[in-house]
Amino acid sequence: MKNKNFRPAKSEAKAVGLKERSPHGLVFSSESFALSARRLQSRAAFILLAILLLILAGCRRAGPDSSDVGVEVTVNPNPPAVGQATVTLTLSDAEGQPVSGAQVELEGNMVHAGMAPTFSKPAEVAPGRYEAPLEFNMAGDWFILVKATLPDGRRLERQVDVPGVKGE
Ligand SMILES: [Cu+2]
Repeated sequence: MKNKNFRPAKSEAKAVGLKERSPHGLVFSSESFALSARRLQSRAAFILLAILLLILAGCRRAGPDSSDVGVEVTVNPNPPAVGQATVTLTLSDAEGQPVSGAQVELEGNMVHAGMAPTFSKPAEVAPGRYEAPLEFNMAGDWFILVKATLPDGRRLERQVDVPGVKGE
């Protein structure tokens, strides 16, 4: 009581000013926090939109149907065995003509989970005929994923089962 009365009016005003300033500062900083949160949110929305557009673009790129293209796959040795095999594939169009100049990729994988797939990039050895070595490093049921970009830009993907790869 005694102390309060003793305090000069000037310093009391100063104290009030300080009190007012500090909550204002808090309001300001929470405002800028809300702003940056909003900016982050719009940035996240932008990234999401970009991803969505990429997915849509990817779908559109995969859109043109390539089911009219015939893919014939042979694996040597036949029956397949553990070790290096030679995969030969023949691509032919709807008229049965060889499809030359395709970019082909092979992925060998097993039907059970937890295997590291093996990859190979076939070379065109004759018009429409592509060949590559592929490693079967375990006995069991395999499949080969054939992925190709055709000369007209269309994408092609086929799965060929290679069951019962024999052990050594
Ligand atoms: Cu395996």
